[in-house]
Formats: sequence, structure tokens, C-alpha cells
Amino acid sequence: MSYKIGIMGATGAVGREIVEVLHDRNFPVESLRLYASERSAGKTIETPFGEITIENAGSADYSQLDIAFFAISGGWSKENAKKATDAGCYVVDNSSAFRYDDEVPLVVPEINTDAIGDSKLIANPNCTTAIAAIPLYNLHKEYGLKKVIISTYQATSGAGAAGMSELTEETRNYLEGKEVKNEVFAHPIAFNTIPHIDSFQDNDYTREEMKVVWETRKIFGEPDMAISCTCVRIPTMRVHGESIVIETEKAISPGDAKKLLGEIEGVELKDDIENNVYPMPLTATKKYDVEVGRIRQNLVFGDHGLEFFVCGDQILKGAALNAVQIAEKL
Ligand code: 2RA
Repeated sequence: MSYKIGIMGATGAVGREIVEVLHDRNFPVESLRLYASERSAGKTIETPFGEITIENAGSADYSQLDIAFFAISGGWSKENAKKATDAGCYVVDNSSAFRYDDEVPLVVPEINTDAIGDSKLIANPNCTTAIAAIPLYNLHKEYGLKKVIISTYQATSGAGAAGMSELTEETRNYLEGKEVKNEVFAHPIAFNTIPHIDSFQDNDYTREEMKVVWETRKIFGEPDMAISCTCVRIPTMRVHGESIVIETEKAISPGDAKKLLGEIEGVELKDDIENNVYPMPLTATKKYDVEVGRIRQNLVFGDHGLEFFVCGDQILKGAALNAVQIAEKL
């Protein structure tokens, strides 16, 4: 059996990557239609499925599609999801529009496929959550997570194609001694780190930081999990790094954690400090698996604590890959 697929937001960084992932994973595609804004409608783009003409997302007929990937914006998803599901089309939504809605499953397929049930609308988590979730969930099942503290090093791809262009252009401007501007980020990103992603909330955390808290709790089915996060934008292209400290219910050793994490689907263990092997953006780029390494006993929590570093491709496991994996489960 094969399926009629639509990608809404097909000219964006995530939309383009969904096309590649569908092809790379041999997803059973009967037909592929690409949608974007009215401005892009009528243009053609080369894809591994051949040349395809972009259609206007605003006038899509969802009765002609089996599965639609939504990768435009939260507001657009809110306006269009019901129209699609009422027409019998499954929607995998990449925005944050429905992630915190109790009626809508929020899914990382390696963890909670069961949550999908008979829902026709499925939310894809924020990249920062998805990248940490697989190692964390497996440690939680085995050792019980008591506390989790995350600090991130997030790539410019998190702000889409425009964020990546701003990094390239502003780095060039900086090196050539020209004026450095910032439009996408709150401050110049070249040669900088910015501890501010998304808007500040009443509790002084950013929304990006709170997404990690809300979403991890929902995916793990642990509404009271003690977890906090600091999110920082750094001048890299497309991989988010995350430094993670955990306190566990049961005693945990780095050796046992390495054995466990080395065997799970979706993780590549990169932990050989004698040979300078550990997760890095350059090695995790365009990789499906999340790299995990620098696994060590945490100095504060002792034998009930662990500290490690993960790197995951923000556009893949953090967005397009996870969305396609959800569609595979459907
Ligand atoms: C970011 N997590 O990195 C966001 C993208 N969804 O900006």
C-alpha cells in the first residue's frame, strides 16, 4: 500500500528535509504534493521524486491527501488542522500549536507510539525536547529520573533557513570589518552566544526552555517530573548540543549507562575520551541517530547522578525525521 502525501511549508528548511527523509527511508509514496505560500505557488522545485510544482497551501484539498506534514507556523496549523482531519487526512504537525493540548498526542516514536491511538492529528515535539528524549527516557525506565537539568547549545537552523543565512552572512560581514546586523536573532550571532530563544515567560525562563519541561513531562507520561533547562543559541549550522545532568532513584554507574545507551535504537554512543571521541555538531550533522557521550559520574549527586552530552541534528531528529517516523507508525 502507498500513500498520497502533502507537505505544507515545502520550501522551508524542515519541509525540504521531509522530502529527502521520505525518499531516503523508502516511505511508500503514491504521490507527493508540495505546498507553500501563495507567493511561491507555481514555482517548481527539483526533488528526489522528480520536479514538482509548488501549490498554494491556502487552497489545498485535503480529501486528496492521506497524510499532510504541517511545517508552516503555529497560527497556520491552528487554522488548518481541523479542515484537514475532517477531510479524513492525517496531520503530523511540526508547530507548537497543539503540543500542550491534552487531546493531541505528542510523539517520539521510539518512546510513546501508543499515545497516537485513533487520533488523526499528531504533534511533533520541539527539537530540543526530541534530541534529549531518547537517552533520557531509557535512563528513566532503568534508573528512575529524580531530577534533570539541561543546558543547550542550539544551532541557527532552529530559526529556519533565515537563521542559517544570517549566521553565514554576518560571519562574512564581521570578518570583512563591515557592519554586523541582526534580524532573526535578538543579537548578532557571529562569534557570540545568546542565552535567549523564544519569548521570556512570567517565571523568567524562555518559552524554549519551558517547552523542554512541558513536552518531556507529556511524552514520558510524568506530569510532575523535576526538570529545568537553559537554552542558548550558538553560531553553528544545524545540530543542537545539550549538556544533561540527572539525579536517579537507583544507583547508576557510567559503565552501566554506556552499556544501556550503546544498545538503544536512535542513539550512537560516542564516548572514547582517550581518543577524543565525543558528540559534536560536525559529526552529528545529517545523522539520524543522536550522538551521546562524555558520560561520567556527576560530582554533586555521586553514585545516584550522571552527567553527559548529546548532539542531534535539529532538522532531522529534531523535526523532519521524527515527523516521518510518526507517519511510518500511522
Ligand atoms: C530553536 N527549538 O532551536 C527551536 C526551533 N523549533 O529555535
